[in-house]
Amino acid sequence: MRKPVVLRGYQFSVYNRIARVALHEKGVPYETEEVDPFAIDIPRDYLKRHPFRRVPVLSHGEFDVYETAAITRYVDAAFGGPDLMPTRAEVLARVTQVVSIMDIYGYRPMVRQVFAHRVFRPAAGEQSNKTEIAAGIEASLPVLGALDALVSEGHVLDGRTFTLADCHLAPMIAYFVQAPEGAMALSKYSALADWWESASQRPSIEATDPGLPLG
Ligand SMILES: N[C@@H](CCC(=O)N[C@@H](CS)C(=O)NCC(=O)O)C(=O)O
Repeated sequence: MRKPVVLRGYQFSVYNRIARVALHEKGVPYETEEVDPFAIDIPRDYLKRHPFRRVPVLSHGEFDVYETAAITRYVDAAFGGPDLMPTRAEVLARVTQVVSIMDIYGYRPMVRQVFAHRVFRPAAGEQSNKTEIAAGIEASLPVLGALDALVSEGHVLDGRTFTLADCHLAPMIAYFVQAPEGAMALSKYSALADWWESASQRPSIEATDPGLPLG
């Protein structure tokens, strides 16, 4: 019998979406369990699966894994479907590099500052702060520059072979460009903007769009 696949996470989490994109790309059927990591009463059972109180966690039968880069690597290795992790040394290095760039330098300014304060918080009826948006845009520029250089080099994000770099980057850019300041910033990096134009039309990206909260 096939072991159940359950993605435990928060519908609006960009990391949750990254895991969903990988599952969609591999054609893996899965269930979801909603966990809001910002709630004060995160269920105890969930905290046993994720000691750092973040989302998501992927469960495959008895096997639990947290940290999204580990989840997407697991999904790629554990299931059939197209390979999302290339084996050629240069490409493998670039995929890992894009994932790290987004986790360490991109996520906070692009998602937590620009998207959250310009788009998400107003949609949710929460207060937002213009200083955060401006600081987020400034901190995003070197990230966009680095990504643009990697796209131009041609080893990853080439618009033909979809990899774990695309899975990780697309949901973050999808949020970033919902802010007009983010869309404007991206338009200055033409190779990256072209990549996004094509990635945004990918069925796995369209199918996993979480939308926005209703006030
Ligand atoms: N390194 C973690 C990051 C996950 C993460 O930060 N998720 C956010 C939602 S997008 C979260 O759980 N935030 C809760 C918080 O910051 O308290 C991963 O790769 O899974």
